Amino acid sequence: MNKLPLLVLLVVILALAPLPTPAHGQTNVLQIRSQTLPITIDGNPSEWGAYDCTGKAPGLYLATINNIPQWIWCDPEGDERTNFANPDPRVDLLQFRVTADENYLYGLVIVKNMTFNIGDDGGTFVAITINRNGSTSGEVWFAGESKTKVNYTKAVWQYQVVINLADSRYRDQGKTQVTDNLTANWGGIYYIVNSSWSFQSDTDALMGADVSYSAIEFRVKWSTIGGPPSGDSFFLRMELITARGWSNYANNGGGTWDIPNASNALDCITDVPGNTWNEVQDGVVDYYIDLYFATTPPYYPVPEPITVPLLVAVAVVGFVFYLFKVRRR
Ligand SMILES: [Ca+2]
Ligand SMILES: [Ca+2]
Ligand SMILES: [Ca+2]
Repeated sequence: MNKLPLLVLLVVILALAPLPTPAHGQTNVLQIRSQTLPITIDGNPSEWGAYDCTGKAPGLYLATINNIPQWIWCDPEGDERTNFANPDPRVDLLQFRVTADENYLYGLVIVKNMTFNIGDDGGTFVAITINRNGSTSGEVWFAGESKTKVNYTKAVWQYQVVINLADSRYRDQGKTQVTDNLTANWGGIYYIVNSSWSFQSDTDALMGADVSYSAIEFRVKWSTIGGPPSGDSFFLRMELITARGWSNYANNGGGTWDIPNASNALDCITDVPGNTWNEVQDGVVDYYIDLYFATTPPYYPVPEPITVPLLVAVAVVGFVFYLFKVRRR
């Protein structure tokens, strides 16, 4: 019996089989596990583990620390604008980290030094925009009347997370640590809006800040920001600015300290070197980061739809060919 045709079929089948490589050449993908991550939202970032950005180029890194896979943005120290104080360590972003499990997306923001109490006027304000999968429909402005836009061709947002430690409900209480839920108030310590500027509700969403760690942690349910990761190349495209915050909670006011005729962003995630002014003087944070997530470890791409029928066809042809050979014996 001539085995050459069967050998050819085998080669064809192997050639058509999907390869276990991430789609679109994406090699850095955060694996989402089904177990709940051991993260306590309290402003103490110790469970995330130490990551030394010193000596590293500013940029995005993927690392697993304390068994928590995490995206880590390393930001330059001392690059904040100094319109209100020089230096202004409460707005000097050092690290932004993101991780996720089946239920929640988690964030960690670390600034150089929070030299204030929670609720003080001018406390740290952070706005984080979320674009899903590069969608081109969404909103362009950062919150808090920051007079700052995201990259409006590449990174319009569908959801925006805002944390404002100047929330006036906490004023003059000497608080160095708070944990709180989402609010529906422009002066609230934690709110999330969609691209229609409607407040999202999520009773599981939490933020925690502790000025002694100069850190803010937050979590939000995937369903609050458009649903869990899907597809074989899911990513969140994010931008981030810091500012000094203000609030008069009951009158529903709050936002960023104003710098006349200019962006109110004092630090941001960017690849533009030097002072943050270099990026925001045009009123636009052009830079964004793409954070890839995968839901099923190990991460294999879904086979292309055409592959499965082809494999079936090849198998059928092979079987018929085999029967034909047997009958001719
Ligand atoms: Ca914590
Ligand atoms: Ca910085
Ligand atoms: Ca710019």
